[in-house]
Amino acid sequence: MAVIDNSQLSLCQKKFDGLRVGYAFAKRKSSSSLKVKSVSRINMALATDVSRFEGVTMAPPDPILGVSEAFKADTNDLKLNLGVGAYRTEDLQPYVLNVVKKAENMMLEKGENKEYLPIEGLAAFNKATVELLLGADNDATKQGRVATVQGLSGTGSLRLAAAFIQRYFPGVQVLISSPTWGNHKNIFNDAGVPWSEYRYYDPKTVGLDFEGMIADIKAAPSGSFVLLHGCAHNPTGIDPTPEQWEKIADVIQEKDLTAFFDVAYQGFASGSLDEDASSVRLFVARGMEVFVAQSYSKNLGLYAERIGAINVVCSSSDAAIRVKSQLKRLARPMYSNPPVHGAQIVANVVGNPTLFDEWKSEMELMSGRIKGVRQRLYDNLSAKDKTGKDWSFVLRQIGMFSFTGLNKAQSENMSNKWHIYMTKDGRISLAGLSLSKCEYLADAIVDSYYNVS
Ligand code: KET
Repeated sequence: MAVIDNSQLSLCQKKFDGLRVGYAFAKRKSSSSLKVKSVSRINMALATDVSRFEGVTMAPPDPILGVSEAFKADTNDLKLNLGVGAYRTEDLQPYVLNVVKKAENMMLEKGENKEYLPIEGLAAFNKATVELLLGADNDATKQGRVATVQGLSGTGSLRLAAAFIQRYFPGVQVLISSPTWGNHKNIFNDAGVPWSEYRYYDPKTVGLDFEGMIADIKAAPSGSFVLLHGCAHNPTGIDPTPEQWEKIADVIQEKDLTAFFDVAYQGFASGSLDEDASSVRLFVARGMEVFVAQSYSKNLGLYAERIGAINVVCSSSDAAIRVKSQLKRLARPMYSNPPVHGAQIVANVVGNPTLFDEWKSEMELMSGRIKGVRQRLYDNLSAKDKTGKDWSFVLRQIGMFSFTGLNKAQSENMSNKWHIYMTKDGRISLAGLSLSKCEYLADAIVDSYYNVS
């Protein structure tokens, strides 16, 4: 066993600039195979056993991504991960879209380089993403009224906009639906943006509490931002009807509020990219200024590429130029500039008519598979549940998720007893379910619903 003494310690203290570094060195050595001889030095060395990070408490697992960690740790063969919203094939394997592979081949053939992107991202991506969102030939785009900055997927784009709100509208609140995607509150909290909730989900009808939603938005202080899920509301799977969207726009316009859309599922709700963007397009067609965060995690299956965008539709091109300059200014010290790979994939898929059409077919395939398991789950639930309970809300919900109505204890029973992993708010991701597992899932839901209070 190696031994260090006073002279070595003082040597290392000389070598390093400052006492702290010297002690840290001694601690590292002593904690491996070295022993400290001198009593006085031992005291100093022991003092370093108290970590500088004693005050750092353990963070709770993430309510969504933490579920995947728990799933991985389970060794039971029956286990099923319905936590995170990530598309799986019928064999429950991750899916890389064919159009993505084709786009990547095109990129390889072109010999794309790895130079830094500009702070605002890849120009071809920014052009494609705004077109996809607002449609080709949209007036706002043609008039240069949209400030688009490539973001680190949906989350990073929301976070950048939150930082912008904090800087230019300090103290102004964002209204968030109750419930909402688990990360929204974290994003605004960390950005220092105050938020409050508006009613959205009605547990009695397992539908939209439209009256409550409108009343709460009406009551918001003028100037507030209203966060809206563009389509496929997460976690409820309940979207306003087109008529209800009109009313929401009326109230936001009348009360001088600003809509902030989170569009993470374009193409996944209905299978149509255009239909799923209709809420945003309605607001823009009215000439309203809006924020829109986009994500390509789900619709192009680019989860790990972190590709998305923040768009700010302004009432003048002059405002858009200034807003964009400030978004860039916020992005630069945060992450400098965004990654190129996902941006090139999107630009190639959206910018190439053949790949674009193929993408639409693949998206229909994905959303079709989800609709298929939704139907099968409903059939199984109805068959298993002998009480006659109406489970048809499962069919009315859209997108990747079903909001089952299971409470925390019941959701825990799903994982503890049935090895089915889901978020504690009762949400299940149907994108992680196969037809062959629907019966097992229905058994688990019926058991948890009736046998756990
Ligand atoms: N908005 C919503 C509504 C959303 O559901 C997600 C992801 C995101 C934004 C952000 O996704 P990104 O990959 O940053 O573009 N939701 C799933 C994954 C997650 O929680 O991160 C989920 O709800 O399972």
